[in-house]
Amino acid sequence: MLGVAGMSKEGSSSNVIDSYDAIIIGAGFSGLYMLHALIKIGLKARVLENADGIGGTWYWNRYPGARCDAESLVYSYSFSEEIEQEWEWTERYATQPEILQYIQFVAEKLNLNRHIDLSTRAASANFNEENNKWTVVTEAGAQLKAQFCIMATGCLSAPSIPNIEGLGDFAGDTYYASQWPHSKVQFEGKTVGIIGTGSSAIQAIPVIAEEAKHLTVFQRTANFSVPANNKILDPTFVKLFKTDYSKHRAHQKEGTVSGFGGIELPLEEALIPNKSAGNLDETTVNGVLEEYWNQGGARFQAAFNDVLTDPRTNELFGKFVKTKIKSIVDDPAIAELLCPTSHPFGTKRICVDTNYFETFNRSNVKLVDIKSDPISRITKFGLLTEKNNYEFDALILATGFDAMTGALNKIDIVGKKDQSLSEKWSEGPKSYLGLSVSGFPNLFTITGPGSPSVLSNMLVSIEQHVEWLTDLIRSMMDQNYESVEADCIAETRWVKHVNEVADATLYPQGGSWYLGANIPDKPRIFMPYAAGVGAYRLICDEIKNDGYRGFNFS
Ligand code: NA7
Repeated sequence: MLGVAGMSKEGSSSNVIDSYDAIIIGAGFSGLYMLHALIKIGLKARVLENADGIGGTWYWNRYPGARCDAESLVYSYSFSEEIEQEWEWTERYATQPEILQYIQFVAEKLNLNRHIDLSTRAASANFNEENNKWTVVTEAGAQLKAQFCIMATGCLSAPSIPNIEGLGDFAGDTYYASQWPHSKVQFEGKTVGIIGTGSSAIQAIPVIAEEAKHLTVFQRTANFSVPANNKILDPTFVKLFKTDYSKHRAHQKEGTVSGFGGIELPLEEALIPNKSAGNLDETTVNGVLEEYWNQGGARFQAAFNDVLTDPRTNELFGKFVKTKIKSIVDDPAIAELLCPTSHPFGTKRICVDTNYFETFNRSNVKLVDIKSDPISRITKFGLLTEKNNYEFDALILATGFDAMTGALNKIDIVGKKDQSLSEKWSEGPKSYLGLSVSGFPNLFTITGPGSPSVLSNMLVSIEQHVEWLTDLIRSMMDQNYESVEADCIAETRWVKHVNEVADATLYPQGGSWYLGANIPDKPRIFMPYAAGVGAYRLICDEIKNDGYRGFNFS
């Protein structure tokens, strides 16, 4: 039975257990909205957050140049018209500090902070089959009991620290992009080395290069990046956009694959579905790509809808971007190194940059190809490759994340029959809809593996999951159900479907973190659901309307 609001305690005074209806782990965008939604239906919920502030990914990723690669007007909550209208974004792509301010504004406005325990890491979560409740134990030893346990742990929140020999030997300052200091790091007059050329590094490199005396970039894999064309938002445009906000939001949620939609376009144009490059000749394709390139941003990928299914279209995208790189970078040898060769366009998450390729025309920036000359070890003064020695004052690692499953596996989650989630997922994540795992009743994963999550506008996917889950929980309350669990057969079918959808695309050729390919020994399974947010929402709604088909209640 679901509890009623008001703190309840169980056990003796020396071993007090706080009881809730729901425990939510993580206070980022998903945890905060889940909290708000559950409070609204009368549940007593508590959020546990490892950091000493709210914000999740936007709390941690404070490296120079950190900003969202999705446009601020749509990378924001849509559930409250009041918040939507009241908050003013200043730039097309919001900076990390502005997004964090927005999250804090929302939490204040909805009075959420009093339900959140900061600096509290959930160490384990155990399901008790006798009473259908979860017990979450924190690192400090506190115990919390709840009917529902909701993992809002984020998809890119477990940093991947590479196992490079001598990492601890460096005598200068070492920084991790994903755990950047809260005070400004001064690079003026310093020589700096950076390992990694993914999204984080591509945002940080141009900013650091402007400040540092010298910057050496260690690149293992060249990445596709498109210009952001960031700008200060025009208040007249924003006002107009806000009058049509609900129509834009509906289009993103229902009519798109990725949950974005064309923001700069008049609504009628944004609603026109994009077309396949099919049999269009290269000149025509390039003309369209040029238009999208000039508009800027990840929407470039949406120029043609067969970019990830038709090898020819994909090839044309890749060729177009490589031609751009060669036209921007002065030194042909450097330009060649910056051109991706190891993966089809878009099969690794596309980067969105401001002056990234231009930065390699600066005299204080050097690109080192560590594919042909691999890193041997970190030394006291810098880094040794097989053929060269590099020295610098500061070292930055922008080496990515153990995506989608990393943060979940850090918590010892044990379901029915003493089975742990990490055991169950030892050959890759298995989940029904990316929301619920068979053998783990009343446990939910927001934007978990098997849902569109990282292939989409995260805010669109987060809101859809939170709202769907809230409906499920409310329906359980109405019918006095204590437990819900994904059916094993429904889960197996869903996993098969997720794989089939991915296999019909070029994604599996990417060697990306979508596949777990960046983490040694991680099973190579394409984790997100690639059919798009519109299609996924329809499936979830059908399942709900069919009495939550594929879920077992008791
Ligand atoms: P990414 O995109 O995973 O990039 C990590 C980068 O670090 C990438 O260039 C890697 O090269 C490189 N890397 C990782 N390990 C090593 C080692 N051992 N040696 C050399 N280079 C290494 O992470 P980001 O943080 O940049 O971006 C993650 C997402 O955050 C991004 O997609 C946005 O959605 C926001 P590799 O490609 O593996 O050769």
